[in-house]
Amino acid sequence: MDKSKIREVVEETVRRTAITDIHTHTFDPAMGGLLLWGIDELLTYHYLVAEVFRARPDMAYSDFMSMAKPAQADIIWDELFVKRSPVSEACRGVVTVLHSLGLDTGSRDLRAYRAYFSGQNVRDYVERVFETAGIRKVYMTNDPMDPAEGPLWEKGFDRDSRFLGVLRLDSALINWPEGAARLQRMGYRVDSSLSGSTIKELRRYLNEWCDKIDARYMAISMPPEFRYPDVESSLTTLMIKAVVPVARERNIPVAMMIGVRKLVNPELTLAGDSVGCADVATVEALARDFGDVRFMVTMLARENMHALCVAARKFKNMLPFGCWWFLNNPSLVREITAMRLELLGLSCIPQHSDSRVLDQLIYKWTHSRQIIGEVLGGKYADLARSGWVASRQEIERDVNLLFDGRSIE
Ligand code: HDL
Ligand code: ZN
Repeated sequence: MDKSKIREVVEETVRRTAITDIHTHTFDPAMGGLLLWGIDELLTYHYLVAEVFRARPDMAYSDFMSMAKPAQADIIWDELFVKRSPVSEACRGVVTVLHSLGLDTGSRDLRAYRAYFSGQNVRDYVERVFETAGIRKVYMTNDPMDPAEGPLWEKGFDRDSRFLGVLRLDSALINWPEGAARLQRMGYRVDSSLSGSTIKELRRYLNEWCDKIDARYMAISMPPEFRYPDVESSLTTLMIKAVVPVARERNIPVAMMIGVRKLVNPELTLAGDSVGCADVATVEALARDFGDVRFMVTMLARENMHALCVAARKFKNMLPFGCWWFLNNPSLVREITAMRLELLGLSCIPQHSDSRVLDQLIYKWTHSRQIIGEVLGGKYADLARSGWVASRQEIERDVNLLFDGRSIE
């Protein structure tokens, strides 16, 4: 390999390597309307909803929230794409999707874009998006307690093997004992205390639903205040007495997504969550005390990223993943990826898309591949300056380590 080409080869390899996307909010097309796709869903993604109110502070939250989605999309398009250039990451993403699908972004003709999407059928469109984005498979976020989702699993459906199940625990465990009432309604004999039978029945819920959805891991998003040990905390008690033991029995990871402050502005609904600095010592203590359980960890605060890398150096059962949510922006993906490669080598999962709308797989991975490729290419160029010139095979091997999801299988 000509060492002057090394960067180019790395970037090209990252650009074309098939991705296993380990955290998304997409759904198997057999799950019907749960799978969001198309221009009006892209434009009304909660990231853009938050941004449109910055362009229109005169607009009452409730007025906008009560509109039909196409009307909301019209306002977002007009305010963030026509009256202003779509420079934010979420706005730019819509442009990347349209361009990648071969639509003329120069026309800025929302009507034409709508006509294109209305001509698509979901099954073919899933193939088109997976092909364009270079996706091998995606991990879903499945909540049996969601009234729109639970009944689909009870009824059963022919699964698309590319959409893997993940049992999401927030509805059951966060703000306990709210989850107790939901569990009771599902036939689990729990009570609001954390008695032995409650723990036993919660484990039954976890096992029965991990079986039903073939969950590859269990996931939960947690507030920055989450602590372990913490004998006062219901969440901590439920995690260590129910979730961790079931993860161990099933040999599946627990994914903790820490640092979200829910609904700081309730009027923004899904767009109303904010960020807080979490406690890295807590995940170190969990990894230490439960050394035979694998913890996937991501945090929402930029300030936590370096300490999380250091923590992962201390515990082989801790796997940092992704540039989550408010961190999934070019400047921060660049910084975080460099930090992880320098501290963890190839032993991390550099990115997940968090796609909530199917088509977002295209832009979230196009943007991330570009940055991760540049940062990774720099590392191979550094090595080449010292005479260590990686071969194409070595580069392909390494890039697959980062993107094929084997580290959580
Ligand atoms: O909790 C999560 O999984 C987060 O990703 C939230 O769903 C958040 O609203 C989101 O979509 N972030 O990208
Ligand atoms: Zn998510």
